[in-house]
Amino acid sequence: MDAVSIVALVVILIILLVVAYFVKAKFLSSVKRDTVLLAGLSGAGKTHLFSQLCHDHVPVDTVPSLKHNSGFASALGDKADEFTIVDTPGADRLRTTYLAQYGLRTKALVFMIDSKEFGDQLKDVAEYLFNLLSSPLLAGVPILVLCNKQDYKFRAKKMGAIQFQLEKEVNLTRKTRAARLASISDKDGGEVFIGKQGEDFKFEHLDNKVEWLEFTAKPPSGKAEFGALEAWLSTATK
Ligand SMILES: Nc1nc2c(ncn2[C@@H]2O[C@H](COP(=O)(O)OP(=O)(O)O)[C@@H](O)[C@H]2O)c(=O)[nH]1
Ligand SMILES: [Mg+2]
Repeated sequence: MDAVSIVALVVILIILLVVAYFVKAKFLSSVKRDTVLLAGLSGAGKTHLFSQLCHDHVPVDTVPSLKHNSGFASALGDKADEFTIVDTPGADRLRTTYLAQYGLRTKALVFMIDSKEFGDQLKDVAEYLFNLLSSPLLAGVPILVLCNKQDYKFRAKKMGAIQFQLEKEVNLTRKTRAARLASISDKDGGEVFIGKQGEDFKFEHLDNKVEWLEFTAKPPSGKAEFGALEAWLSTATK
């Protein structure tokens, strides 16, 4: 191959790369944020809530799902404001998959916690939440931390205590991650620093607006109280 052909080939290759870059950028910026993502450890009550929001019926006891469920729901019975809601499986190994699939589409995140088991699950809950908060795909997305299973009157942790403990634990996770990244001297581009540098972690330091709600997806009376949750969904999906 002569020099002219090689130069021509290189030029064509560069043009193709530039075109591919712009097409991808255009595609990414045109993805619409129209989805409410339901996340949290297995057993938190996500599928139970999902079925009620989507199908307006109380489901029979569910088994931990390996696949995500997706459906349409509307807040405050307003059909005009329907949004897609995705119930994600809690298993660790699937979390990156659905985050990659739905992250850019996420308009609002509902992070569900089993308030009764929270004491035992603190580390896992904090790590999962940390991963979501530090994902660039969810930058600025409003978050509702839904402290479920409040029907366990004496055993369920209240949202103030949950927030307090999570802030301490996320702070620790942030330190551990920072130390690990420094030790391998290879910044992982998939994570952004969360909170304020030099200060202990607080949810109020985030770009994401974080709100808290005590909730019971499966009350003894059968039908959950959706008022406060629907009001949040309605604002967050506007
Ligand atoms: N007591 C009580 N049980 C609940 C509540 N919400 C969900 N559950 C139960 O918790 C278990 C796990 O719920 P599920 O929706 O499958 O959790 P998921 O793994 O997050 O999808 C099921 O047996 C539900 O019936 C609640 O508010 N109170
Ligand atoms: Mg489930």
